[in-house]
Amino acid sequence: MNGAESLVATLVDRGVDICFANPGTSEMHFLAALENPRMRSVLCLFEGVATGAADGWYRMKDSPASTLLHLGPGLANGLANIHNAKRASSGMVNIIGEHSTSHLKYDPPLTSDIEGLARPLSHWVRRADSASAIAWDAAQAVARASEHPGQIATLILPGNTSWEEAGATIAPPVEHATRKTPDAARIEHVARVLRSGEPTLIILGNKATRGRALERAGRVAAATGARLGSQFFTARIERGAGRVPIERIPYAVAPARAFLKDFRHIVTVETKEPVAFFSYPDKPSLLKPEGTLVHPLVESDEDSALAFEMLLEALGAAATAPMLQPRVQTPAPSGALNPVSIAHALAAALPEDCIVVDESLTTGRETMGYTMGAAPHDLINNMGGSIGYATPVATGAALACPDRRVFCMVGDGSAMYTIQSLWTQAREGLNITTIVFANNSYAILKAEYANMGAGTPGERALAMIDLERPRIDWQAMAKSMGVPAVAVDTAEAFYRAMADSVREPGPRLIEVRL
Ligand SMILES: Cc1ncc(C[n+]2csc(CCOP(=O)(O)OP(=O)(O)O)c2C)c(N)n1
Repeated sequence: MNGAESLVATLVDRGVDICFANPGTSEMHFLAALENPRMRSVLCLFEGVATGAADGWYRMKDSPASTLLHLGPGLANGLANIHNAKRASSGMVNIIGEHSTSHLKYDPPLTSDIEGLARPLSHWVRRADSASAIAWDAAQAVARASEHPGQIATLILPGNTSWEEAGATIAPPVEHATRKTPDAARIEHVARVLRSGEPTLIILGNKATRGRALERAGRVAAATGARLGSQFFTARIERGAGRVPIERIPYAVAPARAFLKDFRHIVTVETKEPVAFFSYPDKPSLLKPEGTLVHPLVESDEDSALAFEMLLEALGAAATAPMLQPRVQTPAPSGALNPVSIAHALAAALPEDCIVVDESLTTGRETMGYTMGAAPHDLINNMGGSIGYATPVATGAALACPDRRVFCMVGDGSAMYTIQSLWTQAREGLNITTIVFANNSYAILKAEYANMGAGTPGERALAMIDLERPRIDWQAMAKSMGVPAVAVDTAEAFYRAMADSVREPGPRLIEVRL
């Protein structure tokens, strides 16, 4: 067994059985090792697709995928979506090919400071130094990536460590990631706050927006009258009919402050107090009112399901039933396409148990609330603000959950960053409906121009936020990568196209002409 075979065998032994890859010459032995039938390898035509897909995989599986990237430039191409994954607490194992140790001293063209590129966006970076130690390195990378919250682990693989004989390899014992028990004094303190009856918002983040944690949070809210909220962006929320509803703090500073103005207390769970996404010359950074007290209940590495169980115990409210979102039957809309009719069409068409990846920006920003009473689904947001996350994340989510359809809502500007995802979706036959909101502009930046107080944009500034001249041909784009596409320009046609997309397996693209 050579080093590359030892690496792949260790990854799959430790549960990392998918690799989103974009290979080069230095990774040929790793490619050979991917013949291991226990590892699924998925070719991505841009590294940002590979790293975003690994993020999507983690969001649905809660366990890391691996990526294979080609030296420093391959890693650099993947960094923006590693940033988004890191902000979403998604774990991943990045394998970065590298020149063999003996070749590096000649400074060949692809040489770069890979550690320097990796470090700011990785929690753990290691350069393999021998084939025989690779199993150890790989096992540690998986252990780090699997911690709670998930971590970015980056293993640099010099060519010689992959082609040399690994001999008898040893790996550390399997570590099962555990989440810490929340601090009992903090639970008592928050129980006192809730008993006071003063207006309280409990803000849920990361894994607290689903499963047992969410259900128990719903019991706490029902027992105390506290309200449940989320940041504007959350890694994954289980929402829709039958789930505990969570109110979303608005994106823009003024409505966010208006939403928060009457709360005396904010209790944070796996998240921090709400801050504005950007700073503006005349607006505050913090969104809570002066005098509102912030009480951290669950830190990011602690177990929120356990915390709510302890809290219910402290409140003597374990038997309280949670408040659940009723099903709201939305009739299929007709007429003009606008954010409201689009949200109504979504609410009517989303099938039970689907996954929604949202990068709709201006089109969906104010109106996702209309889908609260839709059939139960998972909603995934961009946590890092680096656009171009949705189509890759949808790709990884669809691979993680092949029986669930993924709806990927994406602005045309955002879609253009990582549109190569469509090719991987076609090749792998993934059940993804990509909805491109074709407004032919960076519409959000038009609004931000005014919000920043930059005045009225001149012709040259406008040319930097307009996507006209030429218009993007989405039908041709999708077709060229093997994805069937339709264009719609009414709400009824949009609804029909979504419903149709569910009937046949495989990817579809809907161009929503705005
Ligand atoms: C990597 C990266 N580059 C640039 C930006 C700045 N940016 C934010 S939104 C946006 C335009 C988004 O356009 P689109 O997806 O079409 O949505 P719309 O604003 O039209 O709703 C840009 C360029 C960013 N957030 N991330």
